[in-house]
Parts: sequence; structure tokens; C-alpha cells
Amino acid sequence: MNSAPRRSFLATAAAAASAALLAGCDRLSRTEWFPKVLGAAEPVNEAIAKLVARSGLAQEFAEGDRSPTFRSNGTREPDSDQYRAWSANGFADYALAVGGMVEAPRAYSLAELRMLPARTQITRHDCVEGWSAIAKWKGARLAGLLDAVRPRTGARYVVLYCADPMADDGTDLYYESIDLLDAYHPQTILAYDMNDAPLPVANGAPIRLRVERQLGYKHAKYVTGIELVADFAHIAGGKGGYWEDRGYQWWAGI
Ligand SMILES: Nc1nc2c(c(=O)[nH]1)N[C@H]1C(S)=C(S)[C@@H](COP(=O)(O)O)O[C@H]1N2
Ligand SMILES: [Mo]
Repeated sequence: MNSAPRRSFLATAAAAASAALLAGCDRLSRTEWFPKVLGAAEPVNEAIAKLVARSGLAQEFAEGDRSPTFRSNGTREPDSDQYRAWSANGFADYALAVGGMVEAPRAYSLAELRMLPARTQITRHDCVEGWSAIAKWKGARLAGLLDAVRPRTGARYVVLYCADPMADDGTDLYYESIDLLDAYHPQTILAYDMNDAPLPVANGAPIRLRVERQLGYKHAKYVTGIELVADFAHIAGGKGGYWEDRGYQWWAGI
């Protein structure tokens, strides 16, 4: 290949990156997820444009800012025999299956998830129904888990399958999906603790997603499976989530 067009492409990318630096986003050039995301899915210039808009951290709060109560919304306790069996046994038999477009599919017990690189954060949850609450979350960084299973070229989304049937007949399990930018975001965690205690059933035990730049319905509770996919058109209603299939926006950035 003639090196001239390649040089000018790189120069454009570099100019975009330095514009980001001038705009005060210097943190993005140092984050470990930056090169991975660039390698993952899309042209460098498009990836940089998105990172400039989306690389920021969600606001974090102090211990004293935490809400005295954090309500439960949507499912409060999954109506399934499998879930009741897990819950009755303190989730000792629970396993999170991770597969799809990855090199090393595997299952994680709760104990194994607790050994992955973790992050603790105090953040505000915003539900579209018009309430917010602040809590402290601790969980495994989704980036660390993805590093372990190694997404394959072409994987673009992370789908999260949940234990709770939304229909009375036991079908329509809740599910959600996020793209790799959010998946590798430093604040995106598979939370197992809430306010320094194991996650209560009402809030998604034993594992719920925290994806802090997005609205409440993206924060899948009772996660039992994670699948890397190139697209989600073939899953359930095809719109990338239980509420998305019923008209909510897939992109719920805040
Ligand atoms: N599996 C599952 N995840 C879910 C829901 C649900 O009903 N089932 N509700 C969503 C909505 S709309 C919100 S606002 C939050 C509520 O989380 P909370 O119960 O901890 O308040 O969970 C989200 N994740
Ligand atoms: Mo919500």
C-alpha cells in the first residue's frame, strides 16, 4: 500500500486525538480500554469521535450522599424454580455462563466472580419512571472478565440474560445489551455487593450490571448469562432488550 494515504489517515486521527486533549479529555489517552476499543469494531476516527463523547466517568458521590433507602423496581424476586433453588442455597450453585463470540467460553461461580479485578463506586441510579437513588456498588469489572474470555474479531455487543420471566407463563426472560465501549468502560461492573453487603434479591442478587452512563433499565439484574454477539437482531424481539422490544430506546445514555 502507498504510505501517503495511510500517513494522512493517521494524521487525521492524531489531530482528532489532540483536539480531545485540548478539550480536557486527556484521561482517555491513558485508559487501558482505549486501545482495545480501537481494535474492536470500527474505524479509528469513528472510535475517537465516540470516545470523546463517551469516555467520561459518571459522577461519583461520597458515603454520606447515599440514599437512606434504595427502592426495588421491576422484578423484586424472579418467579422461577431455578432461581428459588439458587437463592435458597445462598447462590453457592449459581453459575454465570459466558460465551458466544469469545475464544475461551466458560462459567463463573460467584466465588470466582469475586476473585476477578473489582471496582467500588458510589453512583446515582436514574429510572425513566422518574426516581433516582444513590448507592455504593462493588463488582467485577466487565473489562476484566472480557479479557479472560477474549472476544473474537467481529464481536460488537454484550448481551446479558437474566433469571426473571416477565410473562406469567414463565417466558420472556428479561435481557439487555450494551456495546463494547460501555462494556470496557471502567465503571461498568457485574455488581455483587450493594452498600457493603451482598446484593439483596430485590436489587438483583447475586449479580446485576452497573453501566453508569445509562438509564436504569439497562442495569440488568439477576444476570445468568453473557453472550458476545455481532448483532442482536435474532434475540427475542430483536431490539436488544426486554424494554427495547416494547419501545424504549436501545441507547439510554445519561
Ligand atoms: N432482570 C431485571 N433487570 C432489571 C429490571 C427487571 O425488571 N428485571 N428492571 C430494570 C429497571 S426499569 C430499573 S429502574 C432497575 C431497578 O433496579 P433496582 O431494583 O435495584 O432499583 O433494574 C433494571 N433491571
Ligand atoms: Mo427503570
